[in-house]
Amino acid sequence: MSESLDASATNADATVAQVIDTIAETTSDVRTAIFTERGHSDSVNPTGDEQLAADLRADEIFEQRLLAIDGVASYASEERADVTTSTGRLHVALDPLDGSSNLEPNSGMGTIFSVYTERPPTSGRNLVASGFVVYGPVTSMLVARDGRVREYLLDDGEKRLVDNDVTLPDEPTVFGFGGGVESWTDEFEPVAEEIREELKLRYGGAMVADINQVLTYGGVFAYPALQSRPEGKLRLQFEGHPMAYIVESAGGRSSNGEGSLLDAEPDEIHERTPLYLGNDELIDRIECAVER
Ligand code: P6P
Repeated sequence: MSESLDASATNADATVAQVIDTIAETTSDVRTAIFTERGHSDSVNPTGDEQLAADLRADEIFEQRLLAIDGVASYASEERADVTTSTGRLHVALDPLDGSSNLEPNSGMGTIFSVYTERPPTSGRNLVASGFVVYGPVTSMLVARDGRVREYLLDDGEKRLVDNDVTLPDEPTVFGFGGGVESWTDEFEPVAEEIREELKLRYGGAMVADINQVLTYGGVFAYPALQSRPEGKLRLQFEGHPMAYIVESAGGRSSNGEGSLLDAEPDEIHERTPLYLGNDELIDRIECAVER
């Protein structure tokens, strides 16, 4: 007999809660991997980034733990060419260790996750939850679900709610632009220079920490289309969609230069995208400057 809609929704909610709790519980093992797996592997990920041993270990742990959840139907990862399938209904996509090039200088890194109703590649409109973890001085996790963003501090299995309604400040204060001035397009460079004069630079090489600055202080994060790389650097499925869902749920705006990143549907799971996230007025100025 088919499941009632109510029962199906309840089961989906339970699965989303289990995914979030599993990721929270796994963060202490990821911190251990960062501490113990200090080396380089001899492989690259599907988008050509060098894979550190910690990238591979984090990916292995998350795949095993998340596919063990009954309601999870598949696991997609920035570190893997293909999606691993299972028997549930919701689909999880992860950047297991975002910004792992920050491992050696001991700067911020993170985990980015998305929960979709459809198997990737899929539109951001099929998201039911997303979030990110920051492995900083303390481990924190932001979760966007049902139009609200909550922030937790995590310590050895304990999950403590510290903000029940994370909202982007109205007054922007910080900016972070990837790619470097010399690589920016003629369309982006002028508006970027304007914003550089108005706001304080906060760019650390891991988008989880930089986006967390924007959510805390207001402003904009961008990894724009580049002269040499019009598709930009960051991945739509693993970075664009989850971060757009979070920033938009916190009252901000996302764009790929034309419109919300959530409306973009990748042809393949590792597709890149130009990415602009932050206060509405700043995204509007950037869109007006770069729209194709
Ligand atoms: P660049 C990390 O490798 C990442 O995917 C994002 O987290 C970060 O914002 C960006 O790439 C950094 O790129 O070119 O400044 O090293």
